[in-house]
Amino acid sequence: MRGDMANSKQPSLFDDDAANESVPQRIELPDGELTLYPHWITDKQVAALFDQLEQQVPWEQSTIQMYGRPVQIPRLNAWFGDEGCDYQYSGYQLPLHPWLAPLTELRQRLHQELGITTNSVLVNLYRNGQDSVGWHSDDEPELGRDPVIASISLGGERRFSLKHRRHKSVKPLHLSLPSGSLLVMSGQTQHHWHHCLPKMQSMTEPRINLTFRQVFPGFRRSSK
Ligand SMILES: O=C(O)CCC(=O)C(=O)O
Repeated sequence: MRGDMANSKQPSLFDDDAANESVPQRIELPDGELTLYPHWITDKQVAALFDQLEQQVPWEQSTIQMYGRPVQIPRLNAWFGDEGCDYQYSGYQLPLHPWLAPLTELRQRLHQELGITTNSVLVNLYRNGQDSVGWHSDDEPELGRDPVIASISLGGERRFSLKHRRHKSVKPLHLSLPSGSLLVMSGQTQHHWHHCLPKMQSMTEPRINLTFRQVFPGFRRSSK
């Protein structure tokens, strides 16, 4: 019955009764701004989200250029966004996919609860502790001047490290990102800090990470 179908409300991932209680923790970072919401998504919501993303995302293992040579990245990833929100890193242009329902819900929550506007998201799947991402900054030209990166972690708890790009005397920072957490990197963080997710030999649990971003189409001036 078409009419009934059209009127029935799609169940939301965030309809359950559990309150999303997460007290923000401001993390001191010279030349940068970091806020961690340790339990932004409840365990029940994480379980549903993880399953949906694992099944629905068209995962690919991208090949990037490193020191002029093609290298397969040690993780799977996919890029979603509004039309025209193209994104490339390390010489590789990720195919742009249309939004999936769970990603749209998270995007809306970020906007409604925290006022964070985004038009795209990079989704990474770390299959186990052998998968990782090396030192880098999210400072591609199309991300604009002071990018706000909203990073959501689901699944295996992993270490996330930051090191100052110029001042060796500034101590590196190591955070543990629990499942369901949201880490917001803002201000000048991407200008002054590199971050990475190191391998973790003992980890067998998979992890999905989502970094919501705002892309300014046509802003790419040079290729990194
Ligand atoms: O998985 C993470 O926590 C970090 C991901 C990341 O650095 C990136 O996608 O640029």
